[in-house]
Amino acid sequence: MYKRLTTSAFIITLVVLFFSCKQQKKEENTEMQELPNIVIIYLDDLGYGDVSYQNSGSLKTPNIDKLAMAGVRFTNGYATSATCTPSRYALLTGTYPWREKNAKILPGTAPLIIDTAQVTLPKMLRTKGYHTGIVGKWHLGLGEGNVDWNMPIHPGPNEVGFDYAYILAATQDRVPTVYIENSRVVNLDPNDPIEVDYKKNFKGEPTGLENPELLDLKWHHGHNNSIVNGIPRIGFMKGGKSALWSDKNMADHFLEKAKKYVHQNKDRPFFLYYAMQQPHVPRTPNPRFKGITGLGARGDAIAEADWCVGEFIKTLENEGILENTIIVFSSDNGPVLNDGYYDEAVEKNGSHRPWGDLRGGKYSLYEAGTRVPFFVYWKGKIASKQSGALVSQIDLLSSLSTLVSSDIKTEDSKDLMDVFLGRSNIGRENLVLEATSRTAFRKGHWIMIPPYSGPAIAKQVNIEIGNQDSYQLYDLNEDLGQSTNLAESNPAILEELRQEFLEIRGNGFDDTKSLELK
Ligand code: NG6
Ligand code: CA
Repeated sequence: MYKRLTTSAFIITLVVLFFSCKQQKKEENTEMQELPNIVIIYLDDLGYGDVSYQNSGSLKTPNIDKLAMAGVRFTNGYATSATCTPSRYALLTGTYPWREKNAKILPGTAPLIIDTAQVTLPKMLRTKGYHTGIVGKWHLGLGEGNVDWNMPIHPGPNEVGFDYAYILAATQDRVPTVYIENSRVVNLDPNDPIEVDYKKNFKGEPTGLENPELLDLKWHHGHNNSIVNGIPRIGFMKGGKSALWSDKNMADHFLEKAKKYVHQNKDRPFFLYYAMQQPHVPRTPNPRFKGITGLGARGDAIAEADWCVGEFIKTLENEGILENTIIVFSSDNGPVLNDGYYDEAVEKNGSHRPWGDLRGGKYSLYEAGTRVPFFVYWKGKIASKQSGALVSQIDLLSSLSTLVSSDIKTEDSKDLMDVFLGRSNIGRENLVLEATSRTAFRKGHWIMIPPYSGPAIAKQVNIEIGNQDSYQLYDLNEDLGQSTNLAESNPAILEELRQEFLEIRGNGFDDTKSLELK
């Protein structure tokens, strides 16, 4: 009797165990399935007014507009910086770039500037089971210095959280002009090794400076070193013929890789950082887009980027995962017309306003340097809304961490997930902005720019970069275009911002010394 009882108890226990295990597995699976895919579409030098949902000029971006109008659009959305490397550093690490002395525009030979022990957005997502990928522009350095481009290149994106990487090392205008898949240069012939140098040319190799007859695109300033595909670049390079990229097919190529990544990872939660190269120089839209905007190569490159966004969304739709994918769209810094090549961006710009109603542009501490197109789209999950909340790309790490129920956060990155989903309007209280190693401070609707020496206008690019020899204070609610400096008439507000700014910058930072900075 006793034996029979224990046997039945044993069987019952087994059955209960079996079902509870099954239930647990099911819960784990649903949890996995419920984790949305995350995509960041990040453009290069796209200005606040370059998207037609924000600026009803002659340049049309219908695919971007369609997403933006169905999502949460930020009118006070910022990159941390007015140039690429620092903005990308902040996006991926959730740490202000002025805390890292090497977070400046990097040459193609720069070592990796993200510490491999540092928290990153993809690493955080990996702890929740995400597969992580980057396709496009990197510009955060590779290796540890003196990289041999013919060997596996470490550390790089794989060592800071990306399971898969298909990248260009620095910028489209910098050597090496090859793609790198994970750690290897794509299509490299070992009998034709690549050599790269940013200081001196390789004997007998033509340059933009010495061989203008070989150029299809003329340089205006800088950009007169090695010539690849008729385009003079920054830096010298030799060899690697079979690995050289095609500039005019670059957008198609990255799109193809992004689509393939989605296809291969559609059955598990994934994070894709789709870092498009447009409209950074050299602007090389595919011939399909040449002339379609009438605005020259820059407008055409933006039209091409817009088309890529449309194709990419179609892919998510066709794979049946659009509803389970949250998409963040933004740009690494503001716009510039002439960034070093004669490509008719200036001549054909007409009445288009890449900077919208903002002052300045790329490299500038004024608003157009860092305030960029920024929206979140999630089909069926968030409602269309325009939000004036103050948000920065640096906040994505801590915010997305909340979305996936992780508790990995960083100090500089604020958890604004409810703001990004359009459920709250309470954004950041303040934000430090950076442009070519200078910083400014926004608090509420005020912005304070400390005095800086150096020219007020960066001549070659023809952009007001924010240097003045006294403090500047603007009320962005009343004066979006920053035309009236209120520093003298509002000493109390100026002082309040200064004190808070100094506290955040820390380490004895002294803004009165910034006059000495160049
Ligand atoms: C500048 C380049 C500019 C661009 C920029 C980086 C010159 C004269 N100018 O040094 O063309 O490449 O670096 O842009 O070389 S960013 O968007 O990647 O920050
Ligand atoms: Ca850029």
